[in-house]
Amino acid sequence: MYKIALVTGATSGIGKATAQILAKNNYKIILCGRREDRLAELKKELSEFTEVCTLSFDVRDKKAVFESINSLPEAFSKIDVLINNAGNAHGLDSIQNGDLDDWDAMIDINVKGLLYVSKAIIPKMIEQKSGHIINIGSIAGKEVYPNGNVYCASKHAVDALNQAMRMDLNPFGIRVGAINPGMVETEFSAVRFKGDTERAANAYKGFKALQPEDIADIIHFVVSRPYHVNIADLIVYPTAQASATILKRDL
Ligand code: NDP
Ligand code: 8X3
Repeated sequence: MYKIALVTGATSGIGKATAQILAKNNYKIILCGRREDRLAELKKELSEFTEVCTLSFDVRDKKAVFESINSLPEAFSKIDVLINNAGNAHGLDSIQNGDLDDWDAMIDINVKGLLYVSKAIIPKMIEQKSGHIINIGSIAGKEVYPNGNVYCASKHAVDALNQAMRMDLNPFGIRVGAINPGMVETEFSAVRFKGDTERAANAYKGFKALQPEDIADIIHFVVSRPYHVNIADLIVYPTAQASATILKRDL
């Protein structure tokens, strides 16, 4: 029996790896992201294993979020699992030097985008009296680090929303939990450093960073627990990392 999972930010990194593992484990997949070429390519790859549908929208555009999700064909309309993963850091600057557009992007995508997508899907889960929401937070949602200011604030908001959703959706039997990774080698740093590939690559030098598949494996574990088990909050580091600011390179 297939379940249905909607994955935001499925065109890259953690979201893509999550779509790949769920597609091979009896999930029909709704892939979301802005880059349509990547959505089409991943749909082709995963269609070998399952039924796949793509939705291209910017999570900042609330009209597009609701129109896209409400346009899902009947076969994909009963969403069992929502992976709220779309997000990025934009810049790594002190509060006094921060760029207002970067601040807007992080709050609008990581916080408001997650809220819009959730709001579009939660009523369907309430009607079904079942569902599972996985919020991808970060160690930056548990701790703050120098120059992380607004990104950390956006992920602290995800942490608060994860707790709040679990409380508010408790009467309806909906599972809610967060996974908070430390450093994962994805396009995250290329986005944070605005295409400065050398600076991005340096972020992962000298230690073995988590790979997107490591987080995807954990997401698969979390969603495949018996329904009475809700894994509420996980922090996952690479072994070389001990906190947001303690990282052992060149072991
Ligand atoms: P990537 O940059 O590889 O992936 C980000 C994904 O988010 C892409 O698929 C991108 O798709 C999507 N996305 C970004 N902006 C928007 C938008 N405005 N509308 C719709 N989709 C958007 O990074 P990761 O895989 O690392 O990041 C995934 C999540 O994991 C994020 O929430 C991030 O904060 C979190 N995280 C990452 C860590 C890391 O070290 N990498 C550690 C802890 C948490 P597209 O551009 O096609 O729209
Ligand atoms: C991504 C991890 O430490 O760069 O959320 O903030 S970190």
